[in-house]
Amino acid sequence: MFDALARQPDDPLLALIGLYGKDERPGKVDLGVGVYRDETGHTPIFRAVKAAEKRLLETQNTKAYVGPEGDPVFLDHLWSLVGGDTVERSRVAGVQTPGGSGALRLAADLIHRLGGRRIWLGLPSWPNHAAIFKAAALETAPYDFFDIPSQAVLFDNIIRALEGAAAGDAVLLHASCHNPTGGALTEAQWLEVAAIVAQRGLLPLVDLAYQGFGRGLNQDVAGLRHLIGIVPEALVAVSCSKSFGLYRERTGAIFALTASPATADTVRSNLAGLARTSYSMPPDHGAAVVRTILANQDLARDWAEELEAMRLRMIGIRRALAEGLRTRWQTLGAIADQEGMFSMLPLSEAEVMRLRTEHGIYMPTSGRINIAGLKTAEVADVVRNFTSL
Ligand code: PLP
Ligand code: TYF
Repeated sequence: MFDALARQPDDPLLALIGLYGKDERPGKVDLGVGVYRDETGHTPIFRAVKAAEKRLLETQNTKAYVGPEGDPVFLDHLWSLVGGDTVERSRVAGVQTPGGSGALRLAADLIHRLGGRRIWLGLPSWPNHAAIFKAAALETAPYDFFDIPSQAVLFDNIIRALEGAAAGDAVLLHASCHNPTGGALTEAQWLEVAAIVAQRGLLPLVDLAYQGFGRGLNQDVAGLRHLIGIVPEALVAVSCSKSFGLYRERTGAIFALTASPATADTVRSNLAGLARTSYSMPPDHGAAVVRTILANQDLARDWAEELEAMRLRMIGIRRALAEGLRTRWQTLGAIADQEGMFSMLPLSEAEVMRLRTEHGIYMPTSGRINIAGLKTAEVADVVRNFTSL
């Protein structure tokens, strides 16, 4: 029976981890998969995470099931971090998920269940967006979000797409730190997008995977908060993978803003039902860590400080890289103003492969680079290799 299956392509981002690992050259550079790295190339465990884990180890007294909705205390704290007090908590249904990916899948399944057929997606985007929507039997309506040669967010295209959308269509928005371009909307552009989404009766699905990695913990959700303040309904998929460094613990949540507490309850039961027929219940550990941190002022402060240091390191790398690359590509000066972990270089697939084979610099063939994969001391060399292409 299994003969009927065709070999599936590997996730190109995850496949890079293996290829990079096998390369034995000492000066190799990994600009591939989106995990934060420090100046030594290490992906650290936050101090506050370690402290929370110690507390959990000492105090946790059961491993009994948590239930398909996950831990309500975790959900309350996480929603405060994301939504602040923009909307009444009782209108928001939350379900803990295995990472932001789990949240996006539940969101897509929910949209499908309520009769939504189409979701608008600005390209390029994280490749799993389109894949997840397809798996949930949603039709993706693509439009061009970003122009790589000019490094410009194509705001007119966004507006045209939203104005072409039908009432009831869903629209995927990156809250901030756009993956893969780093291209950000200005505050004024967020206001405009939110107004059209509200006016046309579209359902926004906001993907928040990098809170604190761009302009700051609150600034990274300013557009999102404005949006949920003016639309009656919205979905927000939250990942704790980057912001808490919990990648493999698979920690996240899907939140649905609804019109009333009664509807919130119905939506919650649907999300929980969707979880039940898939993975049943989310893993506990990462969410327990996040809850422990956010419930404790000292841990929360320490976590935010460490996150801020990471953000500042990425900004420093961005500036140095932009300064170097603009000598060859003037438009790449924009890398300094972009936000989050990623930027897209105007490289051909052949150039990406040359960098890999000749210099041990790893990135996906799209030309996306993980800014956090660079150490300050490496920037000059990497710039030289890029500009000599
Ligand atoms: N959304 C975006 C834009 C991402 O880059 C990622 C990847 O990390 C996710 C969602 C989901 O991440 P995870 O499932 O690891 O929490
Ligand atoms: O875009 C990235 O590199 C991160 C990590 O299937 C990631 O979002 C990449 C691929 C994937 C899951 C996570």
